[in-house]
Amino acid sequence: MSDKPTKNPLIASSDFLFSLMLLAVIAMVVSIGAIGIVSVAKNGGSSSEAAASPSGSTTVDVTLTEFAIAFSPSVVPPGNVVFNVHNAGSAQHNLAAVELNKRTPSLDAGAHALLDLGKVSTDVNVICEIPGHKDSGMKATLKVSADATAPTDTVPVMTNAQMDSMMEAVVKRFPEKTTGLGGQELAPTMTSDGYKQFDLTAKIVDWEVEGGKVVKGWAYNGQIPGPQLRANVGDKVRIRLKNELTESTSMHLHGIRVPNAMDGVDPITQGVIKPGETFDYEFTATEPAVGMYHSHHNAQVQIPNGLAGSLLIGDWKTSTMKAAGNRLTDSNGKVDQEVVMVLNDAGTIGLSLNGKSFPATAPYTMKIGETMLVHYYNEGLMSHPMHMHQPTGLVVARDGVMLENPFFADTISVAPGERWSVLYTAKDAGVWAWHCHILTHAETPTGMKYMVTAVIVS
Ligand SMILES: [Cu+2]
Repeated sequence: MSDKPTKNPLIASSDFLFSLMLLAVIAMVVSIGAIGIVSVAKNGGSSSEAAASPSGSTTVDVTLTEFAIAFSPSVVPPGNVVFNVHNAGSAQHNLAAVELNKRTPSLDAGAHALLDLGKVSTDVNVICEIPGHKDSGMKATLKVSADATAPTDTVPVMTNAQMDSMMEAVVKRFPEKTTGLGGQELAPTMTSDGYKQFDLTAKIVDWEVEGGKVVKGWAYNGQIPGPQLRANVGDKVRIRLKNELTESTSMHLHGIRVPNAMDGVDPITQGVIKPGETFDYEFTATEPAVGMYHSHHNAQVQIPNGLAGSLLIGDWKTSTMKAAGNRLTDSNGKVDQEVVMVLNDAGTIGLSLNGKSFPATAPYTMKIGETMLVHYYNEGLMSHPMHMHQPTGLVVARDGVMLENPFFADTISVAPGERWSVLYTAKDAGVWAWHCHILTHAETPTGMKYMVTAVIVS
């Protein structure tokens, strides 16, 4: 779409803009709370940095996701090993060292467990025993080598200067260039039977969430979030979905009035769309919508992994400005850009804005007097209070229905499945941070991360 966020506006910018950015960052850190003394994760560094432990016992952090098992450290010396297992995925997993007959119970998303392996002297093979997960990639081998030095039991602590410099380094990477851009507008094909047809293919792709962090993303047309679809009231719409995933799928049109047979809920309103099969979703757009399209099959895995996108019906730029009435006193009277911001917090993509994690998130640019219409979409598993430092937002619609009494808010909580439409008019120049206000969704000891971006007002 023509009014998509400008890519890399800071690249061509002056040092002046960058100093504004830093000022904004400082303001943000101050406003979202002081950061105390923080230690880096135990055993987080490479094993070669660490000193031998007198006890000979090594704790290995094991992270489970769809569908991978990661160790830290990945090489340990012979001796006693304890796995500190964290299920960071969105599905149930367990961890089993089958040859040693040691296993955790099934762990829910977010759960932790300790697994004491006892003494090990050779490599340890582990898998997830949930059916299908091992073959999807959840198998790994912990190297046991006498050359490895055991991690120290002392927790390394960053100096204040180290913390400051790491935080500054992250901000300097923003906006980081990554491969893949989600939510690009997809032009429909006009068919001879009078439909606006959108062709979507669901497929697992390599997706770069932030620089160098490439995960298995479940994408529509190779994009996370999926392409943006637009239609007018009165249009006949066809979404032709081809399944090239490794498992069945279906697609729900969330917040859009459709005939029951098009509701996308297998096995109730249709059969599953098996791998290799195609299904046509057809309906006439009878009313405006800030709609979602997303998987409705194994959805707690498929959606957080990427299978979600936006379908906007109607002219929201005009209707929201009309709903605002005369309340946007500093506005030039029109919506200058319309932005869809898809929030996610789970699966292979994790905490992200439009499929990217800071510093790879896209910044937005505005001129004083301009208004940006933002449609927040929550496709994740938890609520996110989205906070823009400036300007204050006028909340005009919820779930595609105009509010009778629009209200101003600088922090707007977006629960899973909700869409909130907010008008922001730029009043003051500067680089204004824009982030989720659950602090662990925006900050780490080594700098800002995840659900953070910026609005650059000039
Ligand atoms: Cu959040």
